Amino acid sequence: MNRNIIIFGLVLLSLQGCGKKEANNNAVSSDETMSCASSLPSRYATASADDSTIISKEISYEGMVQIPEGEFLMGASDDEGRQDEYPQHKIKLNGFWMDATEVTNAQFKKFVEATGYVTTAEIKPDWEEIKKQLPPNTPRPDESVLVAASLVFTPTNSAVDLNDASKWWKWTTDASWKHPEGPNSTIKGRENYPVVHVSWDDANAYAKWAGKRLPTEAEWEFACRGGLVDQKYSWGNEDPEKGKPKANIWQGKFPYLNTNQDKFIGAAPVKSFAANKYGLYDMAGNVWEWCSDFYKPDYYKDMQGKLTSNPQGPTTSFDPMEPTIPKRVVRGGSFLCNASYCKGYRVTSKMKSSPDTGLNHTGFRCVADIK
Ligand SMILES: [Ca+2]
Ligand SMILES: [Ca+2]
Repeated sequence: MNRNIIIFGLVLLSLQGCGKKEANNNAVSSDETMSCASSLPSRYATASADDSTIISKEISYEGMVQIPEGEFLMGASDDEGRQDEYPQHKIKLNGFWMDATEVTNAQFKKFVEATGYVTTAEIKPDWEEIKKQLPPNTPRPDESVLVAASLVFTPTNSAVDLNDASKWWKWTTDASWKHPEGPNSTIKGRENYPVVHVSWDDANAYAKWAGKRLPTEAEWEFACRGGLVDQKYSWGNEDPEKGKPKANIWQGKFPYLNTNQDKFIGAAPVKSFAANKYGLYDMAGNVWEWCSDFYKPDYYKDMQGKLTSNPQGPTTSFDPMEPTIPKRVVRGGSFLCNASYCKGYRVTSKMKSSPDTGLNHTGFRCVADIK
């Protein structure tokens, strides 16, 4: 299977800007239009990176913790959730292993060295493939855009319209997991930071090699709650702005003023903040984490009033904001989350992204079945 991956976020935003805004107003409530769940740029998948030659190695449980089997109420019970967090419904899960931390640059480097894997962001887009998914007669973008690149957060100088993510996401040539802020940046000295700019396909390729898999969304939420019942965050109910810093998020005014109370403007080394009760670090904040599930905003309604065991997510994807683009769920929020804009670090909060999208605030961790 030879797969190429193409990235096309900001180009698409600029082409569809007006239509997208109209769709926002019609499809979702005003609080959703102001959230990071609705305004992340997306990319067009036309093919994907090649993972067909990857051979799984024997799994190592080093750095993983065991999550016990159990039942819990999934979804939001408070009034802060977006529509896709309701209704709360009962889930039963088998026990599983989970990486205690987000996958780090050092771990991802071992994978690339062992397999020669080339990530999505490192592959030049192919216009012939991209245009098949665009409206007819979409003009070919400038050659300067059709290059291997990824989306890098760039703070603005002053307040901007929070519905327009193109104001702070910059299509950056040669940005990739090895060069998180672009070609002049490096991961040297950042071995213990979460790997970023990984697409869902990249995350799955890594998981395959490691003998693991991505968590289902239900597994992720159960693990994030850490055995706490009906609490808003992985540490309890105290808002992150109170007391000592609990997670790497954004303090100040997004996206132009970061007061840096938690000491990390961008990503932080994993384990910089306290673990939850299951021994998991950075489930809230630092970088968003890919789950295996497709995204569908009303999926929880299917499970209302019954007990569902080990749900694998909806069988198809649907994002009313971008109906033609399949989306996967990401969880936990990132160093860009701020209460005024996106409380992605709440235990029930979710975002969705196309599987070929990598950003410099998105990574992942893996799970494994207990045998
Ligand atoms: Ca921070
Ligand atoms: Ca995280």
